[in-house]
Amino acid sequence: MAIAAHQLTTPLSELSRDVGEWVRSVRELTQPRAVHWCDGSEAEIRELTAQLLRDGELKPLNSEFFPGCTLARSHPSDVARVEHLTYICTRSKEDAGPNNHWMDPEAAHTKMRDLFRGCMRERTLYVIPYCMGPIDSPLSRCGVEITDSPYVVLNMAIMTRIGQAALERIAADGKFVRGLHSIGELNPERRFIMHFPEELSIESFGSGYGGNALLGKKCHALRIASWQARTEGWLAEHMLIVGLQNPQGETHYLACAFPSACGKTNLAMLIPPDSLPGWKVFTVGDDIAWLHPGPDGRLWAINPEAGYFGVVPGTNPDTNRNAYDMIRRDTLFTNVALTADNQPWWEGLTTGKPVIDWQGRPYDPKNGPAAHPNSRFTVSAKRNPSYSPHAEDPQGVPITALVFGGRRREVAPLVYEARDWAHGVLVGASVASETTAAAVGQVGVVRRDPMAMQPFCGYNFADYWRHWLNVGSKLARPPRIYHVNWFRRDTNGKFLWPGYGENLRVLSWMLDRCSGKASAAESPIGNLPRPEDLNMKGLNVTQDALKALLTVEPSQWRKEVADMRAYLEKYGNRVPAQMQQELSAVEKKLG
Ligand code: OXD
Ligand code: MN
Repeated sequence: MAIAAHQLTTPLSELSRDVGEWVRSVRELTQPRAVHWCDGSEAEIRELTAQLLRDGELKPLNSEFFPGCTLARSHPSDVARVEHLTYICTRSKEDAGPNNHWMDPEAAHTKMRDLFRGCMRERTLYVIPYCMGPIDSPLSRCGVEITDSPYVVLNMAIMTRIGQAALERIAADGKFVRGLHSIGELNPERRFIMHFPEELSIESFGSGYGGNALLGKKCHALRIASWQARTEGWLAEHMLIVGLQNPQGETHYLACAFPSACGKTNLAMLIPPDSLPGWKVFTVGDDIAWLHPGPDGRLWAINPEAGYFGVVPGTNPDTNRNAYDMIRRDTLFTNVALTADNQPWWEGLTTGKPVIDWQGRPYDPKNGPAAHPNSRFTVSAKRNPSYSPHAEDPQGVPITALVFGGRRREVAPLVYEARDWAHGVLVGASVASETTAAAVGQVGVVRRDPMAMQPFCGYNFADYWRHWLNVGSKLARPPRIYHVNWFRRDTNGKFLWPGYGENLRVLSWMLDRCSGKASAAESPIGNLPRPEDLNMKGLNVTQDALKALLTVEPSQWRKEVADMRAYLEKYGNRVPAQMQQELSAVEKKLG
């Protein structure tokens, strides 16, 4: 009989003494029935999936049209991130800043110990060693998540590189982020997501939802990593990374920050319209970028994730053909509806009809949408037809431009360019956007979301902006910085810009600016293309609409600047003087 390679090696539980000791102490606290160390093998995932299908925790989907796909339904009160229950626990409250809920670390640990005590009694404790980023990249960082949710294991196996190789790297690095998670009783009254950046640890209790429970994602790769990045001189950002190959065959990479559920996955997988022949688009990442100053003075990016945890509603062959094709096999769906023949269904699909809603009830429009607006797909990035051949490069990809964006009915024009890095930091810090279903709370209200990091920055924004300025000052060849708004509407509430693949017209103008080939007009808020600077060939947008899209209305912008100044006041004199000066300069130009 053949002996599997892993049977010849040291048991996982003995690969790292630090991890072993931590697991022992958590086991004592949580009292699980069994402990399972995840090796990340295909067999392990197959067996776990089969077990969940047997137990009814997962439902199989139509295997003819959706081979290898399954459906998970969450508790109806556990469908989104819970920002009001998410804390940064630093010794000094000021270090967490006005942008975070804060709790004293001692008090938080005591509270969480009480919740975790005995919480895994009838359950298996899973140990998931994981690596954020390519396993051989010096820019990657590792962690271990302990969880009692097999659903979390399946998601982490898709979203990160889990198992033996990660644990070997942890043993060699001697450093890892400790993430302890239990679904508890899924009781919103006993739900907390705590971060201890000074200790590189996370404690999450009472939720099984992705952003609260897949600790490698928002908790580690953004909140803890942003802190780690500041101490180490890099940036952890809520950005997609996309490569654009122009008809001349040159590829440039953009990293783009947008708030949750504003189309990052669609932009990362953009399909060029037929009227722009010769362009190719390659996805490096769809949600998070780790940006490091390189030895050549440029900014280099890796995607710390290995999969996509994307919003399902709205995905169809017209909005995102690649995603539509990608999620037709080996995909874990959460909270979608079902058709009569057991295919997943969601709002925005133009075919099929829902008969069972996301809660498993017969579909009745009176109960609201059939699929939850924040229903998700989890799928390996390797299933993406446009996955970049450079996505796994250990040194990352060089970034030509950074793009910030928000969802705004008015005020923000289609696109504008920052005058330089410092102005760009102000542009990023000024992002504001209408809230979406990705987080619990009211949808559609405009809130400030600097760098799209409001829910994810693990420390005081004022210190974060200073860090941004510092990183820029060390770059001999910094990327240019842009702001876009695909969501501007006319007075009847109709979108002025078609979005999706047509966004390439805006991105290609940016790249031409970066190579000195395109013109722009100066405005008080930055440089805008004139209508003739955008390639509009084959696009049905009227001149009036285009003019409206590129309008900077001084009275609206004076209000915007005043609002930004009031917002910055919350951060007191910790705000870098350079940012205040940049804001005053815009104010002055507005007259
Ligand atoms: C996400 C989010 O899931 O930003 O990516 O909420
Ligand atoms: Mn996100």
